[in-house]
Amino acid sequence: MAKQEKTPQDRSIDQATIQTLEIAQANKVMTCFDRLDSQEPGCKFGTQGLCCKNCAMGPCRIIVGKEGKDRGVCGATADTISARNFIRMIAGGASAHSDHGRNVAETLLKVATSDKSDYQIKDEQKAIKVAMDLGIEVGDRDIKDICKEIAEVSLAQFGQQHGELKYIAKAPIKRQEIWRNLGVVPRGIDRETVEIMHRTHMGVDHDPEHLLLQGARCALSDGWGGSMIGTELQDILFGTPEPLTSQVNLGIMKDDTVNISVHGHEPLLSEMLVAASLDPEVLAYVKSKGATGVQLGGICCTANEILMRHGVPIMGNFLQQELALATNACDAMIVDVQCIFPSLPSVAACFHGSIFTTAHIAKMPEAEHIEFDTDNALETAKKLIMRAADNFPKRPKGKVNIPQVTEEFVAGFSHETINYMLGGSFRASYRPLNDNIINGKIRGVAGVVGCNNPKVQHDNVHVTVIKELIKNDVLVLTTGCGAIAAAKAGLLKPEAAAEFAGPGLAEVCETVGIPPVIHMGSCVDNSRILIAATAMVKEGGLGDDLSDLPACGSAPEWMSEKAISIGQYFVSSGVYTIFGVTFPTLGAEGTTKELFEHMEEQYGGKWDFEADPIKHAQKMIEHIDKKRKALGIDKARERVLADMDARREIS
Ligand code: SF4
Ligand code: MSK
Repeated sequence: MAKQEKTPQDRSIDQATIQTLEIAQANKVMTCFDRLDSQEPGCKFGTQGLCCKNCAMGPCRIIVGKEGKDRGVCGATADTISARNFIRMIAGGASAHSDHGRNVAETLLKVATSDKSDYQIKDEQKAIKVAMDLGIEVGDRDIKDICKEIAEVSLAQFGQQHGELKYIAKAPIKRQEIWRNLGVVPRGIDRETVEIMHRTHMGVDHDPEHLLLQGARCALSDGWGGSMIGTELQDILFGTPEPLTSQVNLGIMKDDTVNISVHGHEPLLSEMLVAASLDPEVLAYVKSKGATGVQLGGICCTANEILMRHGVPIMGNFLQQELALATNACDAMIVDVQCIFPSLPSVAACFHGSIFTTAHIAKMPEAEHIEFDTDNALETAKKLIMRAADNFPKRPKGKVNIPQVTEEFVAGFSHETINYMLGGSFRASYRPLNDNIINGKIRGVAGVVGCNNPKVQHDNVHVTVIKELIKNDVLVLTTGCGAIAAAKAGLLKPEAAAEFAGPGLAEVCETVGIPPVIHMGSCVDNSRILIAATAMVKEGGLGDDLSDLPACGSAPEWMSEKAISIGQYFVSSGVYTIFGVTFPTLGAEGTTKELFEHMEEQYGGKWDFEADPIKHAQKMIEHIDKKRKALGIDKARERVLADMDARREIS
């Protein structure tokens, strides 16, 4: 029987995505969804982590249990190969986040040492706080002087050879001891990645447990190193986010504005694009082309960065990047690094709009490269917007299809603002959150983060998992493309509490005026979740380590190596972390047991996998209940539920 074609409705739950996918199909333009079909069935060896191509005696594909086929040419087993592959993914992900952090630190150094930079130090309070975290003397020093030292100390963390990364000291004391006992405290950010590449070279480290320890060390150098540097120093340069409202989805594009999609990750460029979009010279040029103004809209994590600090609307998440072009209304897509499909120029060629690459490390053969240089940031940003404006009059008449789909939402929650919102500006504190967890109104806290993956229905897994969690009184913190999925589904509005949250969570959200799902930023901002969780531990009443908290993490539609690095730093920090879609070691029983069982003995947190969204959420809730019981606060929640029953009886 012929295989049934998937409809756009099978591909996504998002109406804007469905509509634009129909347009792409009508124009016979291939998108990632079609290319996935043409790749299927995926390679069984690769999917299960059983393929090695680390040397030219291979590639070797392992068939577990089949004599003669159960080892690579060198003798490597399934467990060795899958553990090597797994930690190489961590190295890839950690490198991406950490390079991002390095670029921010380099920019801060330039700003602190020059009077000519287009950037400024926007949050001096944050700079002082970061200086104190890094052991830098503040006194009555000039803020630029302090920032210069912050940048230098941060940059030194990348090349440090011995000792411990400075941000490790921010973790709860007990957690630091666990890391020291296991020998996984990162020495230097770059060193841990290089050591993974060395250990996984042909003929070096063959012990899965030993390999995974280095994986943990490298992941910690991301979460408590490169990513944390990125987030903290971005707050100094661009401001610490505060709650704000915005709009999301392809419908944010307008017929009469130059629509520019900013796609990628690093806010150095996008911050300047925001400034350039308001520049009088640029606006005059835009008007000379017949447009009324500039509409910026972000895709992926760049979207989250400029959203969090400026309220710039979001055009879409990862799987919408090609579809933004299919509207014929996107005049330019300006990209930097990470999560950018190399297909974009060929899709753009079938529709309207130009693709501009800007990062010196990231080019595409058919895209125009306008290199972005922080020394000439505003000028480059202005040039890019004017090039986009040149395309405005060329939109194909009668073929512009902007889906009229948008949703409003609230974002901009940093660790600092959660602190203030819960405790008030004079007594900023996590006490009310901890108290509401202890009294059972909030059952626990879950970080639901990460990408989209066309192997599952776009956004559906994120939204179903999140709805199930909040229905069961679990407060959700979200970042990345998961946050965008939640925003599109209307879950990031305070009103969502009454509609979707359980009674305890709804009561807390309504009292404080927060949504049941809290948008905390981009993928590097997962480090904000680590800091928030640490603040909960330090506040008291919920144990003395991150692994004691009734908390867990999830990446239900993950696809990138960065997600594996994030997952591992959550696990190594003591957090139960569950992934959906697929898991890259499932063909190797020993390695999977290390990750799914032994890590719990080592770190108090462990990996898990469940593709079904409801079962996925239920596993998270089970873990939260296990932790509540261990803390002795499970009875409090039973009382809260009894109160509700009693209330229902009365009514
Ligand atoms: Fe095969 Fe071993 Fe070479 Fe990997 S390192 S490709 S398992 S021979
Ligand atoms: S952008 S890493 S698809 S979350 Fe951070 Fe989205 Fe995943 Fe890229």
